[in-house]
Amino acid sequence: TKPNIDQTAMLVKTYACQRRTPLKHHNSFLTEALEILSQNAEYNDNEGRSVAFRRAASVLKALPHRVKNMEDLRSLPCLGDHSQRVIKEILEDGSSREVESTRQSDQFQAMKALTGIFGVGVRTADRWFREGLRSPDDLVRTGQQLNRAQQAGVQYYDDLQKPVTKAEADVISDIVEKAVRAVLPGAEIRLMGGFRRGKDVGHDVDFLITHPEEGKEEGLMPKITNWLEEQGLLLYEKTTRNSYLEKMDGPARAPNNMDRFERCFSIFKLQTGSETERAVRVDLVVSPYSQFAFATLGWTGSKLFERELRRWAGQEKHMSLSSHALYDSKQNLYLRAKTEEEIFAFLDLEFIPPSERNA
Ligand code: 8DG
Ligand code: MN
Ligand code: MN
Repeated sequence: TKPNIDQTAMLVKTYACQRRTPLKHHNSFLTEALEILSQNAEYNDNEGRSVAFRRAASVLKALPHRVKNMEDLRSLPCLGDHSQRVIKEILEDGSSREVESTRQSDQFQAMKALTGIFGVGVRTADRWFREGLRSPDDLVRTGQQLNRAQQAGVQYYDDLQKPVTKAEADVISDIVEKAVRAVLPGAEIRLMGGFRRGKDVGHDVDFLITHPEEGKEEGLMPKITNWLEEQGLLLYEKTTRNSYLEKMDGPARAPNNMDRFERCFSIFKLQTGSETERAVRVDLVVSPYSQFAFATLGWTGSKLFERELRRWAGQEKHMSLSSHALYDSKQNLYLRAKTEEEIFAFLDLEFIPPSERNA
């Protein structure tokens, strides 16, 4: 027999990494509202609140039905009082006053516009907001000091605001493959991030690169960017060297989603017609072969899914997970893995395929 709604709710697990979260779900009218409040909390430097709203939204994304009344929410995890109040108002009145006034607020709109600039984080955007600046144009008009990334961010603002389509991501994939093959035959390239999870648009295109012979991948990034540069395909790039050392970055280090791979944050020039082109954000990451499974898991996302995986590992399994390794604090050893499936198994989690990690 078909489980009723309450039984379905009881099956919803607490951690997002224990659940299947498809890309398309039944409760966007609620999750979009909760995510506005999450984003606003982030703009106000309130991480706890931001994550709480995001977790609440994520639970609703995993439901196999549309929420119709508050009864449907009984026995669901992660729904705090505030989230429930917002949901109740939307179910009863069609919208939430708090969400709508946040959406319309000067601060929210300015922070969205300013943090939407490549190279600008919440801190910087908040400082500018308090100085009365509201948009990229305001930065130019008032002659703000910008670093190289921010200059590119302002210069290509309009292009970078436009979603990248899967078709564009495929063209970029071909270019990246050509570049990597030219400088290191035998290298493996994987499309990561939202596109690996099945999204049909993204804010950028993410790639992970490795080579089966460990060591061959060292210093690969400058070779790739030189090749791209020579072809006139790069509008901006900033490469950071690999700085991971197991001894120092392992168990002792606080879990953090920033990893230490050789990486490049870039802006590609993409030909879109015979006389038209656009700027596209591209992230390139190089991983040693022995860390490839961890890097793959770490760069697939979603951001909340990653966060929940690390929280699960630490709180439930006394392990420390990063994009480099999995460390077992009880046995005092690193758990080696060649595939994502093995990592889920070490963590005692059912394997969740990328298309269902849209938490
Ligand atoms: P989008 O681009 O379509 O908007 O979505 P996305 O692909 O999911 O987001 P993203 O911002 O491009 O991030 C892709 C994944 O990469 C995400 O799960 C988080 C991960 N990621 C970063 N930066 C870092 C980092 O410094 N270290 C690690 N391990 N992962 C990172 O974005
Ligand atoms: Mn992405
Ligand atoms: Mn990215």
